[in-house]
Amino acid sequence: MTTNRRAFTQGLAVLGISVATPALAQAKTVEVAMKQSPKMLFVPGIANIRSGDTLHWTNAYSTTHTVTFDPAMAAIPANVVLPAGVAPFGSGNIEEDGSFSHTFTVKGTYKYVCKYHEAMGMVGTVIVT
Ligand SMILES: [Cu+2]
Repeated sequence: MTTNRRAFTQGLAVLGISVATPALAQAKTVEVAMKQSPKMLFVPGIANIRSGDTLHWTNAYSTTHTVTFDPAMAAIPANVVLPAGVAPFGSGNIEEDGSFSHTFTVKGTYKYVCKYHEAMGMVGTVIVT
């Protein structure tokens, strides 16, 4: 008797068992904190994610921050980097207990700033593979 993978998988499905394949891996959400102490910064400063994943920034503090992927809004435009074809985007003001989410579907390296604290080093990188 021979059992091919398809028949085996279908058999599992009948039993209510799903078989995940790498290509169908679940997209995930990665948390980024916006800190004000001991200094203004994004944690983690570099986020490594897969295409389809979401970043979720949260501000637990009383200082207003932004998540700005728009070189026109940066003090130093080169502090913002977008892969070719990606339009600028951003959060606007994020107050205490506020948050912002973005799902990344274009692979590449992104750099962004908090427009209020860019000069203090509040910059971040997202690497989407
Ligand atoms: Cu800030």
